[in-house]
Amino acid sequence: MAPDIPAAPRSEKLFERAKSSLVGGVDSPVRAFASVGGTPHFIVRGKGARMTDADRRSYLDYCGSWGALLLGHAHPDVVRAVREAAGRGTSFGAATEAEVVLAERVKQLVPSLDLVRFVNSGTEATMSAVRVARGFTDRDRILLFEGGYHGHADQFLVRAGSGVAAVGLPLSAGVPEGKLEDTLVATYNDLEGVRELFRLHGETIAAVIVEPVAGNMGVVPPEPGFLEGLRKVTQDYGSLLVFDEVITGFRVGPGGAQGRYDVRPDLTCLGKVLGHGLPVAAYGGRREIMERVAPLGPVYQAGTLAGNPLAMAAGNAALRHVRPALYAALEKNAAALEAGLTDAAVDAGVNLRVQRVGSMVGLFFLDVPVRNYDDARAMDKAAYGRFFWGMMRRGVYLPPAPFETAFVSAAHTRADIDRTVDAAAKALMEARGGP
Ligand code: KE4
Repeated sequence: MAPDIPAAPRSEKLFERAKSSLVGGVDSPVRAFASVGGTPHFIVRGKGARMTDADRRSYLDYCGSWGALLLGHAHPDVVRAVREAAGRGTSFGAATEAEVVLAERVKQLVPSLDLVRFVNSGTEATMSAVRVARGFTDRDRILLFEGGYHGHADQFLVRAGSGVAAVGLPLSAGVPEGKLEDTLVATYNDLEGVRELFRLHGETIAAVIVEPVAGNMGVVPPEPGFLEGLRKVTQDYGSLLVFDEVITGFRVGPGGAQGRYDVRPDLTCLGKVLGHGLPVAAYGGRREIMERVAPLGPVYQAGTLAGNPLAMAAGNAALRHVRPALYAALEKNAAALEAGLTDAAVDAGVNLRVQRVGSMVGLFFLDVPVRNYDDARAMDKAAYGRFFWGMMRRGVYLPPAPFETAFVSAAHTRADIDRTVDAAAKALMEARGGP
């Protein structure tokens, strides 16, 4: 049964116009709404937990710029900081105090980081982390997990999650076969499978890169012992453990997933919340590894706008709010959302499995635990599309793709959560499809 998609005349007009100049009318594939159908709604403003689209409709937003907006839209401290920084100049291509302040704050929150390098996107962070791991170990192979997503660098685009999964690509065109020869693919939460790959190739593996909480196949938590096992097997074989915390950093706790699960990686990638919507990401780790990066060492990485003053200002303003009380409040609201959606699905007679870590909420239209990408792929994607539009019509904006994460922000109130659950009770009946 097709979803009941409301007309959105201004967005429809803008989308037709956009398609004449932007590839697919968008600047990132998942924004095109291909997975859920219909026209992407063009957003004109956001404030707190809400966004408003070109047709002047307001939504409770659980996409949160794909996880960047921990504090909600247009947080006054972030806006003021960016506005003041802009008045002093938008970029200097030179050292500034703001980047030192942010690096010190990041190190304080993530103690495994001795040295940090700011870049402009999560892709740059993960690509650079893998390069320095290869440079440090003098090995070529990396091991990643099916359904994980680490950005669009060639070496990662094999059986990836997020937008790649949404378009059903096993891998991207334009990636030379040779680029993938050194990428080993394992199954998330399958520690024995990882150990087997290490038994076969361990001496040639530079690094394991993992989302410590998978957020790009829906939300799949690490099973007890999984992260600890990755830590041990990488140490046993002289490989590095890279935590891709672009989503989980400052999201699942002040110290990210490594703080929550008490597993210390060798390298960490950060993004999203780090810039609170401004384009900034980072990679960093143990001093002896990071000192291989230019200008100190032979691993080259650079960037015109790295450490951009506006992005640093946004990050400094946002991370001043990162403290335990914030996560206690997030936990209460996110737990209420999980319970409310679960109960509403039971009442509607719909198979919906909600998997959650902190304010990361995964919605799977199926009735079994999701431990890995194969499990996730079994979800009823059409039901997700019907649910997505049922919620849109009731003023709730979820991620417009099933292999993603819904995010509760600090701006969502308990009343917002209750309103969301009420909307879901009705949207789930529609998601059920059929009579
Ligand atoms: P960016 O290059 O998109 O800034 O970051 C890449 C990246 C790296 N690592 C993780 C764990 C990520 O989730 C991402 C990007 N996340 C997706 C959403 N799941 C970005 C949305 C999009 O592609 O438009």
